[in-house]
Amino acid sequence: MSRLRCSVNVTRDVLELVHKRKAFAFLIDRQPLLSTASIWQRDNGDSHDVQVIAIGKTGYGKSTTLNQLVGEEVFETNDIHGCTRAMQSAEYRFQTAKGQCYFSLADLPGIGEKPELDKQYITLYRQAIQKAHLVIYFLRADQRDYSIDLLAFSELFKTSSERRKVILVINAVDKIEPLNRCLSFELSWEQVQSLELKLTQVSAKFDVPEDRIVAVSAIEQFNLDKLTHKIAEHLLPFLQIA
Ligand SMILES: Nc1nc2c(ncn2[C@@H]2O[C@H](COP(=O)(O)OP(=O)(O)O)[C@@H](O)[C@H]2O)c(=O)[nH]1
Ligand SMILES: [Mg+2]
Repeated sequence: MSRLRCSVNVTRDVLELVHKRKAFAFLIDRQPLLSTASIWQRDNGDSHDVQVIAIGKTGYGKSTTLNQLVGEEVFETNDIHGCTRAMQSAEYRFQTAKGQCYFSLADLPGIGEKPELDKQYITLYRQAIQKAHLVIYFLRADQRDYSIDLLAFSELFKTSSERRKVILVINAVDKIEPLNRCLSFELSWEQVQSLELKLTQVSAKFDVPEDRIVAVSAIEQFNLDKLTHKIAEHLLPFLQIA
């Protein structure tokens, strides 16, 4: 079985992340709770990290959303072919004197390209889920058929402890029907109705409560602070005062 490896795209201080997006301020003066931290081997010794991973089908906007969240182009994006073939991460160093600890945000290769790759990826995903404190599972608002997503979801989240780690993100709400022709981005009343219906349907299909689903538009920067607050809510139990 292939071992989980992660290539680190950038390493920064958490304060640099907070400077880009204030909603990450929950990371200031904190450090990972050592008893629950995930341990990664680095060149200069082990690190105790708090780990968030993003998974979902290719083209759903995982890399774009993560880039917008962290305020820089860390992950490669592509509109025709998915291009993330290995786990990649952005690492933010906690300010603590007690050894190395990072807040790590990782982008995983997307499923739905080729069945033979999917098998390999599902194995990788399962290993990554074991190490993650939070899994952001991506869907797209302009998608009607979620059968591949549901199949992968049920393969990946079998136990209740795995399911407790997930939040669903419905990306690209700017594309929800009926399409809005306004130049500036604003959801029309009709789009808000479609979105509410979609949230109810997704919640029922995936058996995930609505308060763990966030609808965003990475391109329009819509609800990205809401997503960051949701991330904070999930991670705070795994952090302690530094
Ligand atoms: N309309 C719209 N397009 C998006 C949004 N987010 C990403 N995209 C586009 O979807 C395509 C795939 O995005 P990417 O981040 O590479 O998807 P990934 O394969 O899931 O990492 C790119 O062309 C993005 O510009 C969004 O919120 N709205
Ligand atoms: Mg990608």
